[in-house]
This record gives sequence, C-alpha cells and structure tokens, in this order.
Amino acid sequence: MSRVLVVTPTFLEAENIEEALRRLRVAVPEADVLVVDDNSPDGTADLADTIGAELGQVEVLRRPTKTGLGTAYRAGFTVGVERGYDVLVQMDADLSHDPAALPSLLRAVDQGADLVVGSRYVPGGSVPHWPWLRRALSKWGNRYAGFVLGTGVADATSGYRAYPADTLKAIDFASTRAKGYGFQIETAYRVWRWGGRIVEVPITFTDRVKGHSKMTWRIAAEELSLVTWWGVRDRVRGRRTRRAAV
Ligand SMILES: Nc1nc2c(ncn2[C@@H]2O[C@H](COP(=O)(O)OP(=O)(O)OP(=O)(O)O)[C@@H](O)[C@H]2O)c(=O)[nH]1
Ligand SMILES: [Mg+2]
Repeated sequence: MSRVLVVTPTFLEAENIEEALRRLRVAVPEADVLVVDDNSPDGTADLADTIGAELGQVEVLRRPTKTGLGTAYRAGFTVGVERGYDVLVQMDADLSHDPAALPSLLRAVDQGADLVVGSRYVPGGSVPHWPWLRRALSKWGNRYAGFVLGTGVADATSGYRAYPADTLKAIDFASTRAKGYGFQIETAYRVWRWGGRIVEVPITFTDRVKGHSKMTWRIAAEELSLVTWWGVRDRVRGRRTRRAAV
C-alpha cells in the first residue's frame, strides 16, 4: 500500500479549507495532508489545525510570509520526500480541484505513470464558468508552452497532480526556480526531459466560489518568460530533447 501525502498550499483560504479537508478525508481516507500556509491573515492555518485535530493525519507547515506557490510546493515536497512518502499530491485548497477526483489520479500512479496531471484540456476535462479572457489565457498559455517546450502535455499549468516520490528525486525538484505557477510547467518539462511517462486524467475545474484569486499579471508574466527562456536556452544548447523513454 503506497503512503500518500497531499500537499495543499494556502493563502487566505479560511472560507474553503474546512470543506477541502473534510472532502479530502472522505475521498482518500488513508492519505496524510500537509497544508503549507504563508501566514494568512485570515487565520487559515489555525483553522486547518483545529479541523486537522478532529480529522487526524493533517499537519500545517507555517511559513512567515507569502512567497509564492512554487516555493510552497518545494517546501511541502521536501518534507514529504524526507519522511519517505511514496506518492506526493498537489491540490489547491479553494475547491477548484475536487478531492473526489483524487482516486483517479492515484490509480494512474499505480498503473506506472511518472507524473499524473489532472487535466482540463483532454477529452472529458472541462472548465465551466470561466470568463472567456481567463479561459483564453489558460488555453493559449498552455498551447504556447507546448509549442516552445514540445512536451505534448495539454494542461501543463494544472496544479492538480500526483508524483511518485522517485520522480521528484529524479528531476531534482528542489533546484527548480519558478516562484509561481511556472513551477507546474518547470516540473512537467523536467519529467518529460528525464523520459518520464506523463499521464493526463480528465478533471472538471470548478471556479472558486469563495475567497479571491491570487493569480496576477506578474505571476503570468513570470510563467511566460520562463517558458520562453527554457525553450530558447535548450534549443541553443541542442538539449530540447528527451532522454530515451524509461
Ligand atoms: N502557501 C501559499 N499558497 C498560495 C500562494 N498563492 C496561492 N496559494 C494557494 O494556491 C492555491 C491556488 O491559488 P489560487 O489563487 O486559487 O490560484 P488560481 O487557482 O490560479 O486562481 P483562482 O482559482 O481563479 O482563484 C490556493 O489554494 C491558494 O490559496 C502563496 O503565495 N503561498
Ligand atoms: Mg484557484
């Protein structure tokens, strides 16, 4: 039986964290949870602790300041790998990622995937209710990343994922550098170059109902500039190639 750790980054998610943790426990009772909170002023971390004490298997990693999604995942994965978990999951706390879908991601890991992406842009996946601008940015951002990097992943920016710990070690996740959402693309690109098997499982991404988005133009710009930089760098070095599949 694999030991699973779900890493959930939070900033200002007091309105969502309780339901997220409860639904997660119902969906995957055996999984442990690590909430990585960046000192949310609305008390998200304390709430997570209170509900966690009731549910069990929930821990809160408290960081002093908001330093971005990428750094929160690096911190969470470091803890998970050190503690010897077999599988590490990323899941947003705002209920956009339905905890009930997690078993389908974990099944794909059991079947041998090196990275499982909960995908909006494969048949069966969807993003209902998104305004057209957000939808267009996400879709074309993904197409751009796919074109520049050549990974063939339809939803490389999705933050709903499952990794075998061995994959994270193989790609040296701790040396990734994206602070924000670019982290998703950076890790997917590394897995692809390493020769890992990336499997996309369809998900329905529900737009957040409570709280506010932390997505900003600056974060999107970081993502685009990093993708362009990796693509250009690796083309120049002739390294935009994949190792032979394992
Ligand atoms: N620890 C930490 N968590 C963050 C940070 N930025 C965002 N998050 C969390 O990461 C998850 C995704 O962030 P969101 O703001 O929902 O970003 P999004 O999903 O692109 O945007 P919307 O769903 O449209 O609001 C949520 O659980 C956030 O609370 C951060 O700097 N630090
Ligand atoms: Mg969200």
